[in-house]
Amino acid sequence: MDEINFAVLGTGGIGRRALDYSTQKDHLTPVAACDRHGVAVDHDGLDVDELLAATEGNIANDGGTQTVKQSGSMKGVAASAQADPTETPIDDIIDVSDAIDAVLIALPNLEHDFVPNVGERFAEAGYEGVLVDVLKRSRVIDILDAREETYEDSGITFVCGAGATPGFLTGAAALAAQSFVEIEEVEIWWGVGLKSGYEDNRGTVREDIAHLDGYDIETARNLTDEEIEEIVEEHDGRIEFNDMEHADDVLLERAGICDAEDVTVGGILDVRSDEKPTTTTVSVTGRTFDGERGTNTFQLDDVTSMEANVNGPALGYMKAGVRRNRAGEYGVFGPADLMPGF
Ligand code: IKT
Repeated sequence: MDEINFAVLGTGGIGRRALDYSTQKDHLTPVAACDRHGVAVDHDGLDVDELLAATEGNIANDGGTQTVKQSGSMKGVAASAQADPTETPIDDIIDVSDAIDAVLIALPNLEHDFVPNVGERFAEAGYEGVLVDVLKRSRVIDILDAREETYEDSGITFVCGAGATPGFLTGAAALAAQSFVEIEEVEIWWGVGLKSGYEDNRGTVREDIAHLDGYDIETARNLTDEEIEEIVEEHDGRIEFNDMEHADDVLLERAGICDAEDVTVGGILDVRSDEKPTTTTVSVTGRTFDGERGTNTFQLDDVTSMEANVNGPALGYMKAGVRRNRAGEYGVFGPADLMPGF
């Protein structure tokens, strides 16, 4: 595979990890990254270590350009020696997107149409390449589908829901479904232990809280960090989620595997332990062509971290998207579309 020059929008937990992860994957060169206040572009490849240190706000005051860049109140990407402050980070990346094969949208989708709108901005600028997101909610897929023509006309291959769930586990369900001619049920049950990664994953915790009874995206967005702490405290640090609105359901239906209503997603988040509170499992129950009823089960190892299970697949799906894009296939693709057909 030819080298892939990619950009990351957002340097929260997912954006930073994707940059870090990419340094250990073949054929991936991160050439641009941004957050709300800064943009870094280097077509020869970013210095990821320096950028990560800057986005964690812990570049040592060790002299040289870094200190100069760090002066004042610059935070995040803008504090990097490779970056410039900006008020238009996404437009700045769009401006150099001719030289970018793929863009990972690692921004919280705090309004349902936010990620689709970002895609539209790239399309309007005539971007020809891959967009990958790690969005969660089922209803966003419809919004993306409604704009498919816009992305297609531009030459965009949009790979949506490419994190863990939806993403990795949706792909696993699509694979597990291959033994069957009819699917009865798909159950996704995840476990995440986040003690040492809690600070870095506040965004995902907030998104998860939006799934609890009495909360939605709007109310979760407005919670202060203290209020989130209180909710975590009320659950003794271990929160169980059932019937989550996760796009695995519509993405499996879209790929013709089963009805969305036959898919359930739930799991347990423990912010006081690094150990997974339960083993992440995908169970696909169906009928075989020769009349058996069976359940194929796919499990993640308890020692593979959420970070590995989100970012590895996101970059893997990015590569799959680039292959499609280079073959002239444009439009909206879910993780199950990039697996064997059903
Ligand atoms: C996500 O980021 O895809 C969703 C999160 C669950 C991740 C599951 C990882 C499982 C594992 O590592 O075993 C959560 C719903 N925010």
